[in-house]
Amino acid sequence: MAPPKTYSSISAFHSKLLGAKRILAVCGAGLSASSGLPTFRGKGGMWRNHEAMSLATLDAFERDPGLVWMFYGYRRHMALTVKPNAAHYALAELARKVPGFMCLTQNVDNLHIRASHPPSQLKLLHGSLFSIKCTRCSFLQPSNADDPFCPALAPASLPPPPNQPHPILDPNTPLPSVPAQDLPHCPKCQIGLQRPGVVWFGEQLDHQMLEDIDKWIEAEKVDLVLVIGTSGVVWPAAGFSEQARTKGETSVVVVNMELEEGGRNNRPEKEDFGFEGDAAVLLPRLLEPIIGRMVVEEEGEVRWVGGRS
Ligand code: BJW
Repeated sequence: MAPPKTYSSISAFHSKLLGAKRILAVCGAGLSASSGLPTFRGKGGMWRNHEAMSLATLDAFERDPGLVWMFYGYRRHMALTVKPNAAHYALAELARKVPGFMCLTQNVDNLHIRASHPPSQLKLLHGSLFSIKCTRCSFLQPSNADDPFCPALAPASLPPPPNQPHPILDPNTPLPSVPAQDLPHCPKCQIGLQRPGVVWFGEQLDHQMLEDIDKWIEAEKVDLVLVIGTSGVVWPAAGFSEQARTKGETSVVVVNMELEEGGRNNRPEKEDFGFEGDAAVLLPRLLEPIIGRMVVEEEGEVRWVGGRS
């Protein structure tokens, strides 16, 4: 049986949005794509001649910590170089306007935070590129934006020649091999190697955070779930919209560059919506009745005009 069609009428969506008291967003790499950061799967999912997914694992780190750190060193550098886009700002403004809004993001690039998203309405499901953890004693440095992270990772932080890709992305340019002793060790136990404070496959997400999310979803009916720029294949993130549905009538709204009819982990139901395109373009339009229109001042400051008071 063909899956039911999703609505793509912005005005029908706006009526839903204006009546919504509790809104949940589940975000993925597509949200940051128009800022210039690659996604994990599909186009852009390669780093040099490695699949990005194959480097985002504990196995890869244990095998070659220098290579994996170079990958993360480059991603830290890029995340610091790019800017939040209109979708990050739109979600941050939605949080200020709607106290019952919670944003769950799989992104580790800190762009939500740089867009001033209120911290109490943001959960970093997969950690952050800018937190650093000890592989031995788990000592956590919550915020470290050193670029390069250490001298051995300097090649990952070089500015690329004008209008050219970063030289580190060219698999024909040899990558200096970085031995573990040249990578930073834990300032607390002095023995363990430090690693990025992100969640790799097979690792547990923060237990307290998961409990808080569960409590938030279970507390009351969730009126609207926004599923933004994610392939929806990674758990537990992929399960939150279905969990929200169990609380009553919930509309799920998918915003994605490539909308799949009946998307993998979102079985459209009659009150659901799907909008195909760039989240940075679509999200500000979709949320406009509440957040108003974004104005970027000359110094790059963002302010909002109109919207719900
Ligand atoms: C645009 C766009 C534009 C592009 N605008 N859109 C239940 C069943 C089966 C398996 C499991 C299960 N529960 C747990 C598991 C195991 C595993 C899992 O999910 N496996 C599946 C693959 C089957 N999960 C885990 O291991 C998690 N841990 C856990 O659950 O612990 C308990 C447990 C363990 C083992 C078994 C059972 C229980 C941990 C998951 C950690 C994921 N980590 C990574 C790396 C983080 C660090 C880093 O960044 O390097 O997180 S993997 C990678 O995938 C990253 C992402 O956050 C995550 C999701 O990817 P995302 O964001 O969706 O990106 P893409 O690239 O996939 O999609 C981009 C989308 O954007 C596309 O749809 C584009 O079309 C779209 N797009 N441009 C709008 N401009």
